[in-house]
Amino acid sequence: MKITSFDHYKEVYKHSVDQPEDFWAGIADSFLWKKKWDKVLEWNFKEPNIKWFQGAKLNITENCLDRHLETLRDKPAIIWEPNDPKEDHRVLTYRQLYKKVCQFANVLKNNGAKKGDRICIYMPMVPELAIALLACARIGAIHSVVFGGFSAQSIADRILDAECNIVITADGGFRGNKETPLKSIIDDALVRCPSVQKVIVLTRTRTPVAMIKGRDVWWEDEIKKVETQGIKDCPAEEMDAEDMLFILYTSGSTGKPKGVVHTCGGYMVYAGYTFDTSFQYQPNEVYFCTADIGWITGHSYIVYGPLSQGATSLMFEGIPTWPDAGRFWDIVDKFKVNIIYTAPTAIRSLMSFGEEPLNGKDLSSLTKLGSVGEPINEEAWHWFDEKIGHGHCPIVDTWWQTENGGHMITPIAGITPLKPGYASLPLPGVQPVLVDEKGTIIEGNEVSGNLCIRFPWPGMLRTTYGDHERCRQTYFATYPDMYFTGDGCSRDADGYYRITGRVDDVLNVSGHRIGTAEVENAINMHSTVVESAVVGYPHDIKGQGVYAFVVSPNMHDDPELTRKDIMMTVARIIGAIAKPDKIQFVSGLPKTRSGKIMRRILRKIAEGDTSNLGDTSTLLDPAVVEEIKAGAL
Ligand code: 6R9
Repeated sequence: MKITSFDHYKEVYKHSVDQPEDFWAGIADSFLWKKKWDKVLEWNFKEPNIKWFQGAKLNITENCLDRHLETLRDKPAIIWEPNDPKEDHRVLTYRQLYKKVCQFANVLKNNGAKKGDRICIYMPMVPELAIALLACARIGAIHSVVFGGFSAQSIADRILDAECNIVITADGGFRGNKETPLKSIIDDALVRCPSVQKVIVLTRTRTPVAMIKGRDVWWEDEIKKVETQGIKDCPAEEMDAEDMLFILYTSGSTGKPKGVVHTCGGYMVYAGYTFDTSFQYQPNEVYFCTADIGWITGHSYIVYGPLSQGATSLMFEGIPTWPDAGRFWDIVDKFKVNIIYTAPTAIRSLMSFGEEPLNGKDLSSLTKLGSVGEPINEEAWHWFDEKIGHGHCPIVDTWWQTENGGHMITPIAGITPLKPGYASLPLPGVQPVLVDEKGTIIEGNEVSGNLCIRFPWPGMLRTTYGDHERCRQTYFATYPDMYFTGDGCSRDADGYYRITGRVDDVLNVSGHRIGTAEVENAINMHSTVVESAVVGYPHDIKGQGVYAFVVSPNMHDDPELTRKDIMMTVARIIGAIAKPDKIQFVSGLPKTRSGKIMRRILRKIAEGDTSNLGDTSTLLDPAVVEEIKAGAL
């Protein structure tokens, strides 16, 4: 299955395009199925209707756990490094992880969970988070993980949308010098969520929490019950390849976040295959993905991808800059990490501390580096290459999305010749195309356009939860018979792809997707705000920052205080991650005669480029633009 040379990649790629079904059947053969498929693929992008490995039966946890028990039972599956370097780290071997997943799966069953239930998970980055995901999958319940940085309001929206009946959380979580009261935030969310019958609470910070009789139970007590019941194993529920595995909410250009749905068979094959291929994982390598499991990167490349391949996955609870900016390198040194997979925003942030945090850290174990989440600028690429990889570690710049399930366009470590800033070439099985505004495919090289994918791959989303039409509209309606990514992209003379960023109203702030409409809605909730417009602007560390133009004619307090109130409002409605970096109060927004906000102009002003604002002849009131220009932050 391993790709051995660049020529070999080209051969495999050609086969994957000429005979996709044959190619994917070959890949899928290396996984464990309870029953093999009757048909590899059935699809149309019109409805859309996408089915991979129809008729097959499986459970992804048997691939991640059971099948390794014979050969890898004592190999570390998860190494966990706590937030506080003074606290002991933990190691869970495949055997131990298997046992813990079975135990917690039985806890879920004891608390009424069944196949098909939706279970919301809101937890810190501790091994029990991975255990919770796998336990859900074990019994066929659909997990919906919500990142710890989201507010009660956002959690409630997600719980209601998916009609979750169980929530798994912790008393609190540690990140850097902060403690987040997770259970208390859940309590606020649940005021609006009558569907939730049970809340299972893990002890982490042991901060005081409300425990409601009949609803809230402690994780540890429930485990003890299972132990006294003498139950050791938990048979893996037999799932259809196209049964749902999980829902993960992500932001788009309109409305509330949508629940991207991934299914059991295709996702398993895709997460496993791409992990193995992109990183060229070798047995006994220690692999460290710095993402949070609350995002797709954590789902696919901390939990399912690595574990399905019997890898050792290192999980870190904290942040790169605490207690100091050498933390990642301490971890690499401590555990002799071979592969580190991180985000450009983290690299840029660590770069800004200079080389001092690298002093005395032994990084010689590193053999491969990875980047994900946003375009990586050349300066960050070279720093990563030279200071961290010491010039001898390939950097895989992996382009993909929540909706994709796994890597799409990426170098293969040690195989694909690299170019800084280029996600390079598609993985086998992935058929990218660039299209112009009309949807015509742009052939040839040295071109740019909107990035689409013209053929299905096993890890792609199947629907958006509870609203299939929204899925069709968002991804399959812009260009007929193609999946539209929302990204702009160029292809150079060598056929290498370079992602240039979103072409829709989605911002990428520190690698997190944030919809401008969502932030505007939150700002507009503030009592004195009449309307607002949010755009992105280049930010040295975050990649993009959030710039809000706000109309608030009747401010009671001084603007500084109102600014803070608006920040607080956004933190309440969405979460701290969506707080604007800049708020400019304006008397009106630039609009066309038909009432449309001219974002193009606002973007230019936010970028500090006011010399050429383009065509302003359709503006209703040109004076507004002059005022905004004069007051730009
Ligand atoms: C995995 C993940 C997806 C959006 C995507 C694109 C941007 C991700 C990138 C990249 C350039 C890369 N993006 N990886 N842009 N180079 N290597 O991040 O998923 O949170 O859904 O974000 O992130 O704009 O459309 P998600």
